[in-house]
Amino acid sequence: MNRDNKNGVFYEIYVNSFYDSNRDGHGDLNGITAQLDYLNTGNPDSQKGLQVDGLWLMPISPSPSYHKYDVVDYYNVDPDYGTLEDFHNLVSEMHKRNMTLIIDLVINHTSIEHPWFKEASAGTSNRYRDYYIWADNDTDLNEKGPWGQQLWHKNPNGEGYYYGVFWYGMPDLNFEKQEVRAEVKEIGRFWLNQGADGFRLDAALHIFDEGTRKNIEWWNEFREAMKEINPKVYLVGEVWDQPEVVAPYYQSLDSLFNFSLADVIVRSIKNSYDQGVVRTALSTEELYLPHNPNKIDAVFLTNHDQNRGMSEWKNNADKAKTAASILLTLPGNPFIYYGEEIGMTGEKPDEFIREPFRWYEGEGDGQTTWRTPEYNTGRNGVSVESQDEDLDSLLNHYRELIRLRHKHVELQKGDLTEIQLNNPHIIAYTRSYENKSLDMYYNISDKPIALTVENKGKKIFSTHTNATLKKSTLIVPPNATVIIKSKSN
Ligand SMILES: [Ca+2]
Ligand SMILES: [Ca+2]
Repeated sequence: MNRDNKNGVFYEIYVNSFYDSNRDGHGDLNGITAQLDYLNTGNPDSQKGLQVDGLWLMPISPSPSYHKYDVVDYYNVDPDYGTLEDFHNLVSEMHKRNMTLIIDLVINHTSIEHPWFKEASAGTSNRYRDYYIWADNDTDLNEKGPWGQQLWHKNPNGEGYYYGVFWYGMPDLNFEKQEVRAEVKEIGRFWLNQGADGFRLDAALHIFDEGTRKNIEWWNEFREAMKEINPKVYLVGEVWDQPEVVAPYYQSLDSLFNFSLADVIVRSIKNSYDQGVVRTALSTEELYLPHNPNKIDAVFLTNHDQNRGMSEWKNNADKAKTAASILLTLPGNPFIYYGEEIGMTGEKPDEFIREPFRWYEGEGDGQTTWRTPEYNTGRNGVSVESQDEDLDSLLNHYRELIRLRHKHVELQKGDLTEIQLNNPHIIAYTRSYENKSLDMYYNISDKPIALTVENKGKKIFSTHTNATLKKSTLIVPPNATVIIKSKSN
């Protein structure tokens, strides 16, 4: 197969909230398969479909929690989501459309209900005991973690205290133990053999909490094992920390989510004031590249752990369009969080940022109902139904920008350079590749701005019809995107 499975636009799905194929209220794998035309029609000339190149599915394995980040069986699909056969079917339909599938791999910890932990917690001589991390006489049981949380938890089933960096319900696995490393590699091989193209590696930073070097050694070991199954396996890590901490992980992984850049984009648009979008993209690139010449930045606006962008931008659809334009014209792989493309809202706690995707203004086939929405209640224009045919909608803006990215190689592979305008209300940059280049101008303020542009060319895209380029004067309307193709190419 000749698929370039590492490059493209990705779409993150919380399966429970996406599309319900069997009317039990829960989204499921068959629902995604049924709605592939919404995501990618498989026909590059089609006007329909978002045309995303890949999907990231949040955890699909059996779990007692609604979010499923605490797994009880790594070798299966949660019954709410379907079966392994449904997974094979999804993979096969996606591959027919040249789409890449990565799934969340949650192996820093298991569920407290995982059979390994049940055994481990039952007795100190159990063979699974040191699959987990137990306090010894020198352990400070009151030690607090990076965000002030309790790290050691009393064993509910027997003796001792165990380590759980996130929550008592998620005991950390002990990666000092060779059997654990072997089991986790087996889990990875299993899912690649089921057809997954790679993984989003949850909590990649926390495998060993005492230092980066051991984490990188582990991820190198994992990557080499995965490459034996699929040399093109795509590995994207979640290292939610400062760029200096993220950088060395590129020695092991293809992509890492650029949390710093996401934060700067969302805040710049929120405050109508550039907080250094291009500067952050360039400085992180400079930090990351020496660790991996083939690294692919994973850029995004928000994910399932953050307030939805549309809530940050107070329902301003023009601001949401600007954010989308920036996301989809930066270097790297853009990751869209499901619902972002229709302007779904939601603020923490987490349940509110993972609400049912809105297909319709009201009810309809496939609409998930596992949770009654507080934010995305329908009948307010935030649905596929209301935006599908509206050419000015946020949804169609996403569709258009993804097509633009596919059409222009400079947006996929081009170098990034800032266009210096000394105006904090404008974000402007060039993407250039070989002899092609595009100039992007975003007015993030509420007033029109007139700019003198040097390398004037042809306006190929704008969100507003009153954006004009005459001689060397470019008028960018409030909260608008303008893209200019340089005359030289
Ligand atoms: Ca269902
Ligand atoms: Ca850990």
